[in-house]
Amino acid sequence: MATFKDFRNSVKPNWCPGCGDFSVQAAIQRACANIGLEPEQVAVISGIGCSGRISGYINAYGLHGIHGRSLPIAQGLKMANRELTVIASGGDGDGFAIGTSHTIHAMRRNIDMTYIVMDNQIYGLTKGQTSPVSELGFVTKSTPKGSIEVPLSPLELAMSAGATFIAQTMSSDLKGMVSLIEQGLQHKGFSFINVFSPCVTFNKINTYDWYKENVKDLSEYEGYDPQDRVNAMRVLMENHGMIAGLIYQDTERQSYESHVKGFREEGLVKQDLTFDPGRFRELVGEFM
Ligand SMILES: Cc1ncc(C[n+]2csc(CCOP(=O)(O)OP(=O)(O)O)c2C)c(N)n1
Ligand code: SF4
Repeated sequence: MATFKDFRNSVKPNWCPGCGDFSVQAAIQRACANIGLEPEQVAVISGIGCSGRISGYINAYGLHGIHGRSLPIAQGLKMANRELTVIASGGDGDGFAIGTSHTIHAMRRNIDMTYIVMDNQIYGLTKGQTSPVSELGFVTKSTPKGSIEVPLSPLELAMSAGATFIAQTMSSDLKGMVSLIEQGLQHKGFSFINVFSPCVTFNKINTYDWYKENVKDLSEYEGYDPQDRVNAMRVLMENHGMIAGLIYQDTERQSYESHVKGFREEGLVKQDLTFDPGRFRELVGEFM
């Protein structure tokens, strides 16, 4: 049986020392091993950004795609080979700026896969610009007088878009992160996990200490029931989205692929897709 070390490869990450993304990588590797997966059963599809490099640092199938497009690639992969455990990953710019519409539609579509966002509230790779989740007044090269746009709230967005597993954690909490990723990987549907993963080089405001002070743990809500949708939304709104834990899970709704004829039992990769020229001529003939 594979251990987390089997999910390591020989590529040395070129993230800055102290970058939050190191522990996200470790958490994915540990969670996969803990639930009994082998590297050849996993695919990590990432977007562009410092966070997007993660697919190259994990020993599994991987693809470092294009900016904001990890989700379409990952969803297509899952539909073609549903035996794979598919993880999409990227930054807050990737998922909530250029890729927002894919994020929303993937959430409501509910294909069985896990989406992990490394949220540092800034664009890291391009050297520090304001992102859609940066706070009001946030000063960067792109907003020298402070951001005047209200930040997006990723978890509230996920709730209204219809995601069936919504969680948030911090990269400083390796144990909590591993546990949530394990649960997300085992959830039958679209799992969204937002990880506050500090950019130590360009974001001097939202630091490790800042998150520790500003993010409340769900354990403070005694008897919290993640299946209670209305309460989940209330708790999110009360805390302006700054809450850690499994916020919401719908265990009833079936995944997308279970509704699609032909995909119920097997993915495309297992089906006989042999091209029959006779049948093709017959079909085209109907339109002639
Ligand atoms: C189509 C396209 N537009 C813009 C860029 C430039 N670009 C690369 S990464 C990035 C944003 C990175 O921020 P984020 O997604 O938050 O990831 P991080 O680097 O912080 O991990 C941008 C705007 C690009 N590569 N492709
Ligand atoms: S620039 Fe920021 S996000 Fe990118 S590797 Fe360095 S610390 Fe991490």
